[in-house]
Amino acid sequence: MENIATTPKDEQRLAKFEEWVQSGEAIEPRDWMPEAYRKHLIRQISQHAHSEVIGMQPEGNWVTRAPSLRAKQILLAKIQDEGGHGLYLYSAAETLGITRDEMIEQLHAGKAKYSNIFNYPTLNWADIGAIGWLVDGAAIVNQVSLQRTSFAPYSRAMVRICKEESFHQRQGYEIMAKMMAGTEAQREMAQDAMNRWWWPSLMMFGPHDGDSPHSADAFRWKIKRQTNDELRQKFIDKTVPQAELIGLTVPDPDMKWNEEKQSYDHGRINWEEFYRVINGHGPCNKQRMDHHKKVHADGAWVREAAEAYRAKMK
Ligand code: FAQ
Repeated sequence: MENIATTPKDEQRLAKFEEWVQSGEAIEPRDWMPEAYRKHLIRQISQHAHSEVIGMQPEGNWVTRAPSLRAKQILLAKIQDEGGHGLYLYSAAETLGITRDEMIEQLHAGKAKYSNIFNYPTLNWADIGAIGWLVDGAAIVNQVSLQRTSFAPYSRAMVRICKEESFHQRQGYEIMAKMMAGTEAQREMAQDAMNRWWWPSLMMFGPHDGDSPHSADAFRWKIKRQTNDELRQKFIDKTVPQAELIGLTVPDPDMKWNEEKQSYDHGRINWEEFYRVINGHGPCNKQRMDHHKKVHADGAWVREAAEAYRAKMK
């Protein structure tokens, strides 16, 4: 951990800060906080915001090909929600003294990450079901835990976001259940989507606890309340019975119920793939970033117009 207390006054403030956090109290933007806590949160919240916004791309790919008007309306509403989540999260990060422009520059320069999961392609309609059910399902497990994170604006954003994510998860499961009750070809599409999205969804929770460099600080400051592995296990235990209920097979031959632990054992996660993807070499990283840069540049006139309007109203 970074050495954060330099002067006796800093040490006093740090001790008070840590006592406050340990007692379960929330930190507001105007409260004193150690620089390392502020940086840790900017990293995590901005990456979370970028994930929400980049996550609109794989789903956007299916808006014009949704199989019914109802499906199209639901998908449009969901994508719009994800954009909104990005905005709450950028705003929460801005309270820590960084601007949205700076966060976007970091994303474009490859200095800020976004979730591994959005670097995979959406090849068929069942992928939209798999994203809602598995990806939003994984996101909810993580975000429910983050509702109790120590930084108040992040915690408040999580409360609101979780309500919307529950609807996203259910609409995804509905797509999968419908397809599994459909024709042989539809069942094959659903299973194919399950096979491709299952493992990357498990990777969303981050590296195993012993390999997670940020976890020690995150726990010390109650940014994280549960470990990456605890949350991953929770997701698995919740999701495997849902898959079985509609006839989907989890693509893991080592997945089995452990009576003693009262949870599922699972096979090895391909961490080589995870690091390749989060370091920019997944199947769609280039496409996602090129698209984000292009639409950001295309939208420059909107930002200029908003700025001109603001100046005029002063
Ligand atoms: N992807 O030491 P740790 C959604 C990086 S929202 C990419 O364990 P930490 C909604 C990590 O940043 C999904 N990178 O890190 C939706 C660090 O690299 P760095 C997003 C990852 O922060 C649905 C390094 O590995 N949710 O899906 C990932 O303690 C559908 C070491 O890792 C959030 O962001 C990953 N999966 O724990 C939208 C939740 N995992 O920064 C559209 C908030 C790890 O040093 C459609 N974030 N890395 O360069 C968190 O809870 C945490 O940041 C973790 C990682 C748990 C993701």
